Amino acid sequence: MMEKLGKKKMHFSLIDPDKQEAREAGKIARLCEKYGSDAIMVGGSTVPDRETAYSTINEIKKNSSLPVIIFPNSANTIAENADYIFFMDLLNSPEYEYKKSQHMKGAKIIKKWGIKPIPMGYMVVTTSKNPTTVETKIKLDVIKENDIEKAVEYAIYAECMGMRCIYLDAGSNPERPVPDEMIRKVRENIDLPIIVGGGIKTAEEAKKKINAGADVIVTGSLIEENIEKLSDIIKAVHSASSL
Ligand code: 1GP
Repeated sequence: MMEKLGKKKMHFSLIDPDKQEAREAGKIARLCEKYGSDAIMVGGSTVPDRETAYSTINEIKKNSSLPVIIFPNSANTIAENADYIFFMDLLNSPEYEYKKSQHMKGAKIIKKWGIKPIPMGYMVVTTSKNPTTVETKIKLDVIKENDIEKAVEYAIYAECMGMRCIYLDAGSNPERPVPDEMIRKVRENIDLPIIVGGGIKTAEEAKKKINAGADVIVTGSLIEENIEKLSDIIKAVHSASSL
């Protein structure tokens, strides 16, 4: 999967272990693979502990052969049965806890268990009047939809720091996804693969993000609401690879 990152347009399915029983997560993963998703991300702002993540990943592994990437909210939600972890610098947070402290704890754990880190610059983009869950949990240097220059600066910083990718995230179930213009400008300024998520629920929307320069589209809430729609989104993402 890492070889494909940035070379082929991909789709990642985000499963939040907090939203369903582990067995249900296994069934969801089976469908994500059937519809052509490239990887399963496991995480969310409210995952309580390692055991919850572990049992969810266990069922995902029983039901699909897709790589599993932990999308952590802290070192406490890292489980040893994952393949990869997004080792994330929360670019627009001033909180030491989310820039260094959890990373120091997590680094030892992933080294011991052999989970492969994917160093990532992560930005939360505010597109909603009502805060998304991540915005209620973490203090942010707010990036609004029209703060394009700020997003570009953070992205260039992440590239200079040696990150492997950038994630532009509007949070879970936001009013609007990250604007196309922001993706386009970040794309123009960095060479890193760009992952985009938050509020992408149609093939048209996914295609717009890819055309603006996204390399990976993440969908989470849609999987809980209407998983059948995933098929069209994934087709739109993959067909863009051959343009
Ligand atoms: C959230 O980008 C992810 O961190 C997914 O967002 O749940 O809105 O798809 P959605």
